[in-house]
Amino acid sequence: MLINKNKFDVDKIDITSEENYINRRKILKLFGISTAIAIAPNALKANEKYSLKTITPENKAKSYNNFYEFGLDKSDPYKNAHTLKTRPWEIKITGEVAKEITLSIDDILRDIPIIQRAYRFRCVEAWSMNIPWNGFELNKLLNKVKIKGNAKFVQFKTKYAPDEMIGQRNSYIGGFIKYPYIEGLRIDEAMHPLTLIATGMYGKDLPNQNGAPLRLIVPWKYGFKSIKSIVEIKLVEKMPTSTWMQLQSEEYGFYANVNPNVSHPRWSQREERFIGGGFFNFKKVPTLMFNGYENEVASMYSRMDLVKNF
Ligand SMILES: Nc1nc2c(c(=O)[nH]1)N[C@H]1C(S)=C(S)[C@@H](COP(=O)(O)O)O[C@H]1N2
Ligand SMILES: [Mo]
Repeated sequence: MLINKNKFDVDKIDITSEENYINRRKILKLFGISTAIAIAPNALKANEKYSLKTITPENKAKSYNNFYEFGLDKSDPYKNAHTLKTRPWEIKITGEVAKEITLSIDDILRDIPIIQRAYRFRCVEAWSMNIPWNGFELNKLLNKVKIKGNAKFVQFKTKYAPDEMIGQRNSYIGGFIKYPYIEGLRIDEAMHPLTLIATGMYGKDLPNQNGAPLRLIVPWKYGFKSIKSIVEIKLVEKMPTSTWMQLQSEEYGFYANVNPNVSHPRWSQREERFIGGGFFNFKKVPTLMFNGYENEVASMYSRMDLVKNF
């Protein structure tokens, strides 16, 4: 079942420029020929109407990735992530809840209606894409437990399986990072209607390299917050740490809101390279406050110093 009710739902996005039009034709063609997607458990119906703004070509979105569990090169996850077993898959909701629960991905997909949203995606390394996700609002999953009043933050954990993830097995390939990869959000950020759990993209199941079978998408934050292949969501009292805070706390903060006015210590964040298609493979565009979602999310930070809380 598909429910559309948000202004970022793909069928509500306007197409204006000629470049968008060309891209749209490509995308429509792409969807048109892939009727096989209807078989996939969380696929969208092949006859759903699509209208998209400048969307990153699917082949770029699934071959230019950051997923350090499979190597540090942008092309490594595409080459190596096929070894990740995504079924059976369970996700636990633990910590400050009345009763901890464990759900299987198949139960979740059967139970929660799948929506499709096109979001801008901005990596802290100053490249960006625009990707149509399928999935559901994270609040739909969190509402399956009774959260205790003392819970203020949410911590997420990626699967730890060294025999399936070459970078967890070989610390050179995995960049000497301590795994599992962890991330966190404040509860209001986690409950925000823009915050998604993605289970697919481009109308198909999520490729392993993009974080199958389910990953977080927080469109107003730098991409490293959007943790992949999640096995645990823990409600906690205190601000949790994250993989990137552990690695370089002076460079990567907890909030990581996209902000053109706060430079990374080693580069400016004023512009980004948008990864599109055709001749405009990399196009320099200005970075927008909160990645363009200021109207939707700025009120959550109105009393916060965004320079200190980077
Ligand atoms: N478990 C895990 N999640 C992760 C990462 C990672 O290395 N491991 N990289 C992050 C970074 S830096 C980015 S930019 C996005 C990339 O998502 P994509 O490959 O789907 O574009 O995933 C994020 N989630
Ligand atoms: Mo990133």
